[in-house]
Amino acid sequence: MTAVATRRSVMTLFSDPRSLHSHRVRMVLAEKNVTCDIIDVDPMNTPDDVMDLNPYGTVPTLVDRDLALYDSRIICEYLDERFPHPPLLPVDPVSRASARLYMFRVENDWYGLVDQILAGGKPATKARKELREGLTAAAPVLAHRPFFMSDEFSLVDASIAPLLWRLPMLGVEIAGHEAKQVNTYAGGLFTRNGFVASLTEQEREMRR
Ligand SMILES: N[C@@H](CCC(=O)N[C@@H](CS)C(=O)NCC(=O)O)C(=O)O
Repeated sequence: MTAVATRRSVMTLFSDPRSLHSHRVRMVLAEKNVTCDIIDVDPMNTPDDVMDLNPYGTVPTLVDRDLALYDSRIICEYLDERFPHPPLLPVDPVSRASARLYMFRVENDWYGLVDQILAGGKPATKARKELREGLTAAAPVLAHRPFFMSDEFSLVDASIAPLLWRLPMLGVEIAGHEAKQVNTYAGGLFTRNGFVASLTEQEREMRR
């Protein structure tokens, strides 16, 4: 994917086509219909451009004119403010802070486990079990409303969707009634135009 949709912009996103951190940013770009040059990066072989722009050398890294941003959550929040329509965070400070807290928890509790699973070895087995248990415990909350604790799609959902998309590839299988709850929530996200547009070829392969 080289660009997402139609709005004029000079932004560039350095993106790992396989990673959920980059995927959440691509989903926000697609949901907002923002044009952005997307440059695929192999994080094991980071290009000099990214090393010059970002002291951590990580992707995603977003460049918007003179601004270089890294860390997927900071990039997503910037995009939500730079392109306010549709808003992907609630307006009132309490709900807004809650949404940010949910994103923090998704990253702290779940993204770290995904990294451990992908790293392989013995810790991967424990991480797989922890992720399965965490998602099973969260299943009733995921299914409670159309989106995470909300009737509107938000940055929280854009953070969870890339993770749920990767569950088969990660070998994480949820059982019983909770599986149905997670699948109902996930189905509502995976069929969104923004989600479909956000997928790279490598990500489409993950569920083929
Ligand atoms: N907290 C960062 C994590 C990003 C991250 O870990 N990126 C990996 C690829 S998935 C990376 O760039 N690794 C290469 C490196 O750290 O040098 C974010 O959310 O953007």
